[in-house]
Amino acid sequence: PRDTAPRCQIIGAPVQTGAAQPGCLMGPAAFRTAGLPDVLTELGWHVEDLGDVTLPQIKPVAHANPALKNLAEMIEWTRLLAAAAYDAARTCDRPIFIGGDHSMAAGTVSGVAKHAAEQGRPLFILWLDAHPDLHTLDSTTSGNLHGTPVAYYTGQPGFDQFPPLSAPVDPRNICMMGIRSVDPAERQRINDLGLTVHDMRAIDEHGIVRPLSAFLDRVQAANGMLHVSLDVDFLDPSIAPAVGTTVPGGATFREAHLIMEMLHDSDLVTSLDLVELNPFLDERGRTAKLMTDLTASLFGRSVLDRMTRSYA
Ligand code: 6HN
Ligand code: MN
Ligand code: MN
Ligand code: MN
Repeated sequence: PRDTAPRCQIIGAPVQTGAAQPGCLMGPAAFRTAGLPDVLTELGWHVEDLGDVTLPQIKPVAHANPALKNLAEMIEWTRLLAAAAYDAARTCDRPIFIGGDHSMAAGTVSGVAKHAAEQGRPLFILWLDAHPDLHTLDSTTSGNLHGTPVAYYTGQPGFDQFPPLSAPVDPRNICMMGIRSVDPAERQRINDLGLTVHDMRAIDEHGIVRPLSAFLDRVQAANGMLHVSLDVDFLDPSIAPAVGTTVPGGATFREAHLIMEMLHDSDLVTSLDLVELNPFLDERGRTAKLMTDLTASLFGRSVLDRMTRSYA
């Protein structure tokens, strides 16, 4: 790529302690096996793969909620990934965090939020997921901490053992799409905090173009930075089986690509999470490939480019 090529850093986050089923540990390796770095290079990006962040030995942390699993691990991942995300956001145009279960977003989002605050720009979040991941440590009944990152990075109470937030994300700057599995405590919090939620029923009725355009207009008008967090279970399980929390009725192949194509056209995205890929549950790598192709659409691959390549 040219010297003036936009710069992307890839950071692996082999986090699986937030999910009920093991396997997300292998996510970063599967994304690399699917060719993610090369695909982005072919699209004209300068790509630097920084390898995986690794967790040191840690001591358990006690909590009043007996359901919580691996709290100490999430706290330490949050500390490490927030630091890595802050550095990457300062250094390159668009870091990609390849996971890893969704608990990693506590770190990635809080890290890029610190960078945005230093730039004097608001941070917006596009959360593409079947779930809102809005539990606090007190409200989760499964105890699976991948259900909690949004509550952490928006500064909800009860995360005292976690790294203090330098810049909590304003819940009104969060747009969720694809939501179709919400626990009662999360529903209450969505209403109280004023997040924008386009659930699958709304997408069935209105499609994705109008709600997404409206959100992107807001980001643009505010000169915002935009972090996209893509959970595999946003997609319909029939096209993306490699996830431990499948929910029927997810986004179709074209809905998902169209979102990515619109995000590319907007030129607003400043960071990206690819989360919840569990390669142990995949079928011949198809989910890893689909997630990689979706990322390619976000980084500028268009339908006509695809035709040119396949028929040249
Ligand atoms: N994810 N709401 C459920 C729970 O266990 O708290 C599911 C969480 C899913 C988390 O998809 O990243
Ligand atoms: Mn930056
Ligand atoms: Mn999630
Ligand atoms: Mn999910």
